[in-house]
Amino acid sequence: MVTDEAARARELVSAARRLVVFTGAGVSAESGVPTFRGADGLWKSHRVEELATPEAFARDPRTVLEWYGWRRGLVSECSPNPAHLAIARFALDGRRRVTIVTQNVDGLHRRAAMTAAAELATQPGPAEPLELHGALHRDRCSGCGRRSEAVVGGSAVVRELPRCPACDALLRPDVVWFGEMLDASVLKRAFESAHEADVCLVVGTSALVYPAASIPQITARAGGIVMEINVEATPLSDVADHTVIGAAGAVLPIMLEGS
Ligand code: BJW
Ligand code: ZN
Repeated sequence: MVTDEAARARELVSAARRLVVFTGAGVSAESGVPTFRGADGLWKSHRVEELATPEAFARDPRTVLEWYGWRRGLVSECSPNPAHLAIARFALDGRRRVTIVTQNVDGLHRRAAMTAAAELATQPGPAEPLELHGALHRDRCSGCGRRSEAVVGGSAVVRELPRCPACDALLRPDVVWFGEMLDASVLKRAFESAHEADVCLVVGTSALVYPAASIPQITARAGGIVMEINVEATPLSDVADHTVIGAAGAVLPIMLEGS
């Protein structure tokens, strides 16, 4: 029973003083955002090397921008689900230090933080995630690195390639593609939080993509507990102390609310 396992896991969570909640695409699946590697995942119908690498952008920026425009349109129709909201409320209740670290670029943790903060009449700060792979709603200049709100959105055909007003280089989505470095300061803060955590909750990720997938390993090596919530077993399940099989939106409200 999902509820029995989630209730047992809740006792461990309640006792923790410092936690990392490390999330992947599965936490947004119930909001309608497609995952990457599942049966209906984006990489089943789209070739990663033609869309999510710097080489693909250099070769065919229009195709890459149109694909990201389609994804921006899709995410703009989605809302945070009970899993995002349970995580945000948990981070804001002030009973322990929680760091939310996400691989997702969809902005739903950030939006859940705003909702939960408004409910509690507080600031969203403690529930704002470290976004390891960037943010879909932003562009970044491929020349000077300047960040801006996304220009290309929706499913429109890209007629004129967007250019930086400062240096005229092409604008690209502010996300991390394969073969690119993650933001060093964001990664450092995520690794430090993982090292200090009593518990690392790993939610809805296949835990295949590095360096992000090191995060639960860092907690485990430092003596903390790794607890996984996923609809199926993953490569992490062998090293996790506890795996709760179930949908994040069903498990997390039971596990986190009131703990
Ligand atoms: C549910 C659910 C529900 C569903 N409830 N659960 C070491 C070894 C081998 C390779 C490497 C290595 N170190 C680095 C590499 C290379 C590469 C890598 O890791 N490759 C592996 C795939 C083998 N890493 C990189 O290239 C990284 N950069 C880097 O290492 O730089 C250093 C360097 C640079 C240059 C030279 C040398 C060194 C960058 C990785 C960037 C990843 N980018 C993407 C795209 C982001 C932008 C975009 O969105 O378009 O990030 S790829 C994609 O995968 C995305 C995700 O954040 C990431 C992780 O996916 P995630 O979140 O786990 O999703 P899924 O779909 O895989 O899993 C979903 C899960 O949810 C499943 O388990 C479901 O069961 C579950 N689920 N419904 C609960 N309701
Ligand atoms: Zn520029």
